[in-house]
Amino acid sequence: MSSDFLTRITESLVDGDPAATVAHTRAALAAGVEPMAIIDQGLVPGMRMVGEKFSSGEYFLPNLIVSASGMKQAMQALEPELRKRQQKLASAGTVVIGTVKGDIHEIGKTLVATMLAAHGFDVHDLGVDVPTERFVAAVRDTGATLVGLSALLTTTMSVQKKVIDALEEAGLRGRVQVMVGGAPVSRAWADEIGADGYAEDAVGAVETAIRLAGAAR
Ligand code: B12
Repeated sequence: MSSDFLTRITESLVDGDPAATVAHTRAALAAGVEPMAIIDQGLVPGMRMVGEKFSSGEYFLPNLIVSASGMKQAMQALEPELRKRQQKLASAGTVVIGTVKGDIHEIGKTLVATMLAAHGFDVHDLGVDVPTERFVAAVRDTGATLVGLSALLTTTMSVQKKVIDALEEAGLRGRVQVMVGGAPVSRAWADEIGADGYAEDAVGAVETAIRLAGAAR
């Protein structure tokens, strides 16, 4: 039964019908489907399919924009439920997160930020296209012990390294753990640029954050 809801969510996202995506999301919640299942098995597979259709030339930029809006609105509908399930973990800490300069992809970053908040982290989401100096200032101002850097373009991955270098130059690298992510990012890339952690998805990001927050103590 819950798989019917999830299929409808995926299909409406791929069809580019944000109102339907939100309606199906609300219906699934009302029927008792867990918010995490809605994200993992409904929304994320839909965005993946949209990405594949864009890559193959079947979809164009306007399709991406409409589907992204559907995903964003559905996440907003889920947010109160995710918060209700919030677990205050002993290892939770302060995180600064954003999508690096030159890159406006926000869905994955926001998903990671939402999941971290739902697991008891105090999250400062700087948004997208974030200048390197803003990451540095936010780490300094918030006393964060963890920074999350998202990059979705092969051309902006290198900016993750720039942020790490800037944290080093500001004398903050010793007190802050850096985790990186985004579709083109890999563990090998994370190692190459001297990041402390990498995760492929939002669930992995939470696990990594908990591990790194423990290491930062
Ligand atoms: C939606 C989308 C857009 C939307 C974004 C809307 C928004 N509000 O975010 C719009 C239409 C604006 C857009 C614009 C562009 N896009 Co675009 N976009 C996508 C698409 C289809 C999906 C991305 C997405 O939201 N995925 C769903 C989320 C849930 O997944 P995710 O982002 O990967 O995040 C997960 C993980 O990566 C990880 N993660 C993410 N961040 C972080 C951070 C940390 C710290 C951690 C630990 C983990 C982590 O966890 C997340 C949750 O599971 C991808 C295709 C793809 N395969 O990725 C292309 C894609 C990324 N875009 C692409 C391109 C080329 C562009 C444009 C340049 C297009 C253009 N010609 O203008 C512009 C770039 C503008 C810019 N300067 O940034 C290319 C990039 C190619 C490349 N090799 O660099 C892709 C791969 C499409 C393609 N196959 O060509 N895009």
